Amino acid sequence: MAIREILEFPDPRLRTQARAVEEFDGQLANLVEDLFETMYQEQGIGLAATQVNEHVRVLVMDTSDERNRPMAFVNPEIIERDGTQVYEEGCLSVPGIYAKVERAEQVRVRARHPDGTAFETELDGLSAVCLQHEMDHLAGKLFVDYLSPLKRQMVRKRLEKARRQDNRVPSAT
Ligand code: QAP
Ligand code: CO
Repeated sequence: MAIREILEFPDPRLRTQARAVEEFDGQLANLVEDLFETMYQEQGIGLAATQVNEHVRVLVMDTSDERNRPMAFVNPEIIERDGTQVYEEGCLSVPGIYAKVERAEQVRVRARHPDGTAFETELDGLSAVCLQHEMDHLAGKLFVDYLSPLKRQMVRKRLEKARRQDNRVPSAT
């Protein structure tokens, strides 16, 4: 069990296409544990393996208020989408930035549990947004890609500035 470091925009490694999981072994179980641990530690509702520099098709989410409904998806595929919704999204890889994104209102997902057993489930509302956002990460896509190039440039500048301020030496007052 370990908290993993999260890659931040515009790190080019966030653009990597994840490959399908073929071995449902202890290494996969470890990765899933680390993703949950890192997501809960950072107060996230979803985290994709891509964000911790592991380029395999694995994501975790917990959109419950009590933070007691962990869900893991290995090799997820959306097999049906219905309707549209707009939600103000954020991302642990784009800290402090939020923007509205339009996505499907309801999705039917086929995936595997970390032990390799297949399942299907239907998600709607916030859970559907989160699943689509995390699946984008596995394809190397970020929610800021839905913004205009100008807005994306502004996001990049704001993050650079925030990092400069975080890294500066404390003043002697
Ligand atoms: C994706 O995002 C998501 O900027 C998961 O300072 C977001 O967990 C799906 C977070 C919204 C659906 C709706 C972001 C935490 C967490 C930040 C997250 C931050 C601290 C984002
Ligand atoms: Co994200």
